Amino acid sequence: MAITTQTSPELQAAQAYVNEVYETVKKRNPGESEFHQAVKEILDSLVPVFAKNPKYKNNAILERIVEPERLITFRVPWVDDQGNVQVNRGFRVQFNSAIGPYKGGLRFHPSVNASIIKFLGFEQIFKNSLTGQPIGGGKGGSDFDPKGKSDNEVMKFTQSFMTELSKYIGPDTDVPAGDIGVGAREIGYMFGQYKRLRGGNEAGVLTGKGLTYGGSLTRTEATGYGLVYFTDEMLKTKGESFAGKTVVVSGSGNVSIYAIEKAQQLGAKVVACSDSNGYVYDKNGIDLETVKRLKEVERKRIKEYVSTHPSAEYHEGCENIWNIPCDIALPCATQNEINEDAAKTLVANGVKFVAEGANMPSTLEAIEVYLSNDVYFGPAKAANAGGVAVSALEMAQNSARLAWTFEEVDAKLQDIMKNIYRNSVNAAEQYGHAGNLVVGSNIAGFLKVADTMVAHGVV
Ligand code: NDP
Ligand code: 2IT
Repeated sequence: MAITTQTSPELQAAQAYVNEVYETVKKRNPGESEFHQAVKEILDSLVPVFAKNPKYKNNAILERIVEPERLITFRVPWVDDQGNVQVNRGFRVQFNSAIGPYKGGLRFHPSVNASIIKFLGFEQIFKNSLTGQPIGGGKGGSDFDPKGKSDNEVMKFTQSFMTELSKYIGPDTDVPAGDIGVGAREIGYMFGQYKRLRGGNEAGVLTGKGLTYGGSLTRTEATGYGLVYFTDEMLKTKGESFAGKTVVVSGSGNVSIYAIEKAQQLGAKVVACSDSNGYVYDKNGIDLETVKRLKEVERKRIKEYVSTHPSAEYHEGCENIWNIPCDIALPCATQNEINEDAAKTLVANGVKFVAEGANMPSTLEAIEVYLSNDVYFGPAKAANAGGVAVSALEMAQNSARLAWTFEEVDAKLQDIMKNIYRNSVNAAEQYGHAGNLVVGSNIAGFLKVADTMVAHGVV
């Protein structure tokens, strides 16, 4: 792939070394295609680092960083509303604790398996490092499907899930949060069960909490807002802004909703959003209040949007959202939602900026299409780091037993996103790939963790 092209003997030797590590990862983790994909992207980006700095190879940093410190899987039995016993599988990967407690969300979706959790946990190491906050990498979740479940069933499931998970987490060891299928309701039930089991109020054990029990203002908005702040920096570099731009945002969940909100505040016209069934195109611009009502309150399908907005069109099948011409594409739904063909269509229709709100929404082939067609690309680890960054600010507020205002947290978030952008741009330049934010963010995220691992010795 075109993430890095090797021209000198040092670079070729480094490429051969990372290829060897990659082959070992494939052998040790058979069939885990998402995990392989995430590792491949990082390893190829790091070739220039290994060509320059032998200490990382000498300390086997790569061999260690691709191996989770711990992967926990567990049975989650619960009783549904009909009285039937259901069994799901729970996961927590504690991937890397070099720079701080394991930190990362929990995903409840039927597609969850070890590969998905490991790809997410692996990416989280580098993303969390980029935030500048003291947080290591972790992720977890379950193949439980919250869709169509009653509140009571969601509570029963989450209580059973937390009963087991509580043995492995804590404010200074591992701090979960939300992700797909895990929002305020699920975090509330999990916090309640954790508190009951522990017999004390350890506020910092989860983030994304409600505001009445230790949550941080701006956490709900943080990933979407942060994505738009990051994209705004990309736009400024090219002498552009959001004002008047046509934007397509996939998904209609937490990340999408607040990406749409901030993009609209900055003057963009967001013409489409989606869910896993299909997408809505509204040539007048998406009416966000309707999306919030449908998704945050009523938990309905995005299809319902057209019943109150007759000028809008609904199309079955979420993948075709990328056929809509736009200046800026913000994929905010799920992994691998933009493949090579979708990326080519975006390019043919004139897209100039792609920034990732979801984790790994572009395939490796799609990334290659962006990079070779002058599309300025903001990769997930950098562009969507605002959510976990504000989670770390939530932990800080919990430790200090105080609460900052919305404006204070939002100002810190803006600073963090600007720093991530600047550090990624600088690392790309320093390692000979100016303008390539994939290489830049992966290297910038890696170096802090790698240097810490060297400092800690072989552990
Ligand atoms: P939500 O559960 O709030 O929303 C997810 C959205 O994506 C929904 O619209 C959902 O549609 C859609 N979606 C989920 N799975 C699929 C699928 N297989 N195909 C098509 N659409 C799908 O999750 P979030 O908004 O929190 O997360 C979205 C993405 O952002 C994920 O990749 C997540 O890892 C990432 N992310 C989240 C952060 C956060 O703070 N929440 C932080 C950083 C990244 P439907 O309702 O039909 O399932
Ligand atoms: O992918 C992510 O960064 C998240 N789901 C947020 C994790 C967190 O701990 O806030």
